[in-house]
Amino acid sequence: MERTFVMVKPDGVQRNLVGNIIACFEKKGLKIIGLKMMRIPRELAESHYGEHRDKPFFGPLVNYITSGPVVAMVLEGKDAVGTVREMMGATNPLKAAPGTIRATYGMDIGRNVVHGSDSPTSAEREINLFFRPEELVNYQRDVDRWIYE
Ligand code: DAT
Ligand code: MG
Repeated sequence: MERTFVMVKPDGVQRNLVGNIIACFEKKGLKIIGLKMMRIPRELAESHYGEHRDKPFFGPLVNYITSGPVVAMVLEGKDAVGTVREMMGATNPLKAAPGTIRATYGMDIGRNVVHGSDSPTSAEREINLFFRPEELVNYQRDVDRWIYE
């Protein structure tokens, strides 16, 4: 099973979409193994989005992601990274495929409601940035035999 880092961004929290977005992943069959609300410190935001440091949108991006609380989570499942990326849709909500989370809830690339790691390597890095090992919960989920063959 693979793990990925997912976050409801400040716009998602302000727009009361936390429950809806978590429900999408839960209903799909992804398993929540870590979950918390937090305000992202500036240094953490700059590190999380470090690959974009030289882009023109870096400043606004860091301002936005630190502008209010987020809900951070770790999801586990078969091909969790790719599955979550597919469910979120393209970065620009107006280009995202119909039915995806960003297409359903967003209008602007700078307010795209949700984050998901883009590769297993990024996932490991981001999980370690946002969660201490003891914050991730190991548990048996009885319904798994009805989700996986
Ligand atoms: P994603 O969040 O789909 O992984 P990314 O890693 O390329 O996309 O960019 C991180 C965030 O930065 C993205 O969710 C929104 C913002 N962003 C990306 N490209 C942008 C652009 N051209 N203009 C404004 N914001 C942008
Ligand atoms: Mg990205």
